[in-house]
Order: sequence, then C-alpha cells, then structure tokens
Amino acid sequence: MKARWDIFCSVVDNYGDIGVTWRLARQLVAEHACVVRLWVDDLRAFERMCPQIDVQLDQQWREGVEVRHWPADWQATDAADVVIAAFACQLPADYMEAMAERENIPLWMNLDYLSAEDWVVGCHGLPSVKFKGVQKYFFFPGFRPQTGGLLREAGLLEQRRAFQNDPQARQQFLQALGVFPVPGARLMSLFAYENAGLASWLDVLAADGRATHLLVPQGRILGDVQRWLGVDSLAVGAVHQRGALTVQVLPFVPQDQYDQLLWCCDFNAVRGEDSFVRAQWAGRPLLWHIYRQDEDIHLDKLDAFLTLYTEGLSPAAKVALVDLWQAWNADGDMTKSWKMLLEHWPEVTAHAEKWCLEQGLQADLATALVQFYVMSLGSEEPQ
Ligand code: TRH
Repeated sequence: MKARWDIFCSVVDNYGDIGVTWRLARQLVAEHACVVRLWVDDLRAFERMCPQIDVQLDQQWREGVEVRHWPADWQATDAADVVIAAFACQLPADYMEAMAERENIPLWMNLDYLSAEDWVVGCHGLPSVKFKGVQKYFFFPGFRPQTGGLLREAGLLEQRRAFQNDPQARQQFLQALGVFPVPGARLMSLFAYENAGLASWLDVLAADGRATHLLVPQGRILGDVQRWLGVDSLAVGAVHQRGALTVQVLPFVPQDQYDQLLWCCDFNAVRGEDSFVRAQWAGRPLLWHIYRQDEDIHLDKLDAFLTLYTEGLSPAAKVALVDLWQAWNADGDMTKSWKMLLEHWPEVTAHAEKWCLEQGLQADLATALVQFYVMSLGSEEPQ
C-alpha cells in the first residue's frame, strides 16, 4: 500500500514556506508514488506561485497533491504514515493525539531551514521532542552528503541544460513575458528584500560599457528600484532605460516559469531559501540576499555557504564574490565588488556550473526523506 504523507505548512511571511512544501509535495507524488496531503494555513500566498489554487476551497487536488486549507478551528482527521512539520510549525493538538492513537506510530519529522553551517551535519536525523510515544526527528536540508540534501526534481538538470542549449526556447519564453533584450545585453534577474545598496549597483550597471537588461519580478525590492529610477509608479510591464541599463518589471510568475526565468539569465539575484537553491540549479552565477534574523545569526549562515561555495575559485575571484555578497547583505556599496566580479566573469560562470553539477551528485531531499522513512520501518531509531 502507498504511504500516506501529511505536510504541514504555516506561512510565516514571504513565499519560502509554501514554495518549499509545494515543491516537495509534488515531487513525493510524482516520483515516489506517495499519497500526499499538504495543509496550508494561507492559500493566498500559495495562489501567487500556483494560480490554479482556489483560495475558497478547503480541499482541492493540484498535480496529484491533496491541498487542504489548515483551518484555525481544526477538524478531526486521521494521522498519516509520515508527518512533516515544515520549519518547526506547531501541529494541531488534536492531530498530535491522532498520531499517538495510531496502531502504527507515524514517522514525525521537522523539515528545518537550509544552512551550510557545520553543526547541521551532526544534527541531521537526530531525535527531537517526543509526544506520547511519538518521536519527532530533525531533518536538515544541506549541501553536504551527511545532510538531507536539496530539493531537486528528477531530470531537472537535463531539462535545464536542454533549455539553455535551445536559443529558440529561450527567446520564446522571454517574448511571452514581453522581454526583448538588445543583442549582446547581459540578462539578469533581481528577486530580493528591500536593499539600500541597490542604488550603487544600478549606478554601476548604468555606467557600464556593456548593456544590461534587468528583470525584476514584482516584490519587495521594487520600492528601491522605483526610487532609483525617480518615477512615480512602477507597474508590471514597465520598462525604463538609464544609460546602459534597462530595467523591466515582470509579474510574479508561477513557480515552474520562475525556473525558466533563472535559466535564461546570465546572473540571478535571489533570496530566502527556495529561489536561492533554484538559482544554483540554473548553473549561473548568483547573488544571495539572505533572510535577516535576530542578532545577525544569518551572517554566520552566509559565511558558511560562502566558504563551501567558493572552494576551487582563484583567490581574486573568491575575494570579488565574497565582497559582493557581503556588501549586498549589509546594504553596502556594490560598486567596487561588482567591477571586480566582472573581471572574473568567465571564471565565476564556469564555477557556477561546476558547483551545480557537484551538488547534483547528492541524493535529493525528497529521496532522502523517503529513504529515512523506509529505514524507520525496519528500526525504532531511523538514522
Ligand atoms: O519568499 P522568500 O523570501 O522566503 C523566505 C525564506 O524561505 C526564508 O528562509 C524564510 O524564513 C522566510 O521566507 C519566511 O524567498 P524564497 O525562499 O526564495 O521563496 C520564494 C518562492 O517564490 C520560491 O519558491 C520561488 C517562488 N517565486 C515564484 O514562484 N515566482 C516568482 O516570480 C518569484 C520571484 C519567486
């Protein structure tokens, strides 16, 4: 019999919570024949990346996933074989009772945030709290073999490469979005939180000898873009040119289209968690705007990733990349580091592909979760 999975997603803010759980749910159904219910407390955020979602429905099926609205007033329901609490969300008390009442105790996991820090390796798979005999486990995504890996659908890299080797497919995709870059222009995408350092970056792009076409999906950075352009409003479809820089506002596209957008670009500025991983699978150089946390603990995460990611780069290219990422995450001046990075463009571009291929050798996160479950069936302590 197929295993039944319940994934719980509480949308805290932004799109990462639903972005990750929706991706995981789809993959478990498509590649592992799991029966998946995805419980989401905010269907509006979900609708942005999956326009087929009907926000009025308590229950609907999308791409084989049973999407359930997670109501504040929980209705009794059977517990599944595998229960995933995404990003430490608190499960409904009645659901926890239902888990404890099952004859076969479910496997209960917390799907944690992504981090490249060393301690993740030691904590991945360890037992966490226990509720009436139901043990919860930590499940950490990560970049090293001893972690839970990264979300990566089967055939993703092959699909990406085929797309990138097909100029017509790229052109058609861009044209459908109303994007017509001038020949030879550097195409870049920008998805970020508010950032006071943006103006310095746009200044240097506008003054560059080579044209840049910057695509900005609707989102939090638009206010900074608008201020720099000095315009009253910035709606979807707006195109503005300043010197060598063309800025174009795109709609927030469905999740699969966002992948293609990343594949089209020569450079992607991304943020949070899921877009950050997708930009790595695009095999192109990237800039990460990390989600800010109290007491600047996000800066440790940033450094940990940079240490791993820059391995194998020449010292000069490494300095350029590290400086750029640190400036961006400190709302700092981007001028010097961007110019430095341009000097190492071929190297950082080749490096992005190499990093992607190396990461692609590891088991993907959905497969790792399924393996963890299968092992749990044979022992009381899955590890
Ligand atoms: O939206 P985010 O900032 O989410 C963040 C992070 O997950 C962070 O770790 C978490 O603590 C915080 O939320 C609460 O960035 P992220 O993770 O990249 O999620 C964005 C999602 O939106 C991702 O799945 C890609 C998707 N997306 C689209 O589908 N279409 C678009 O046009 C764009 C720009 C993004």
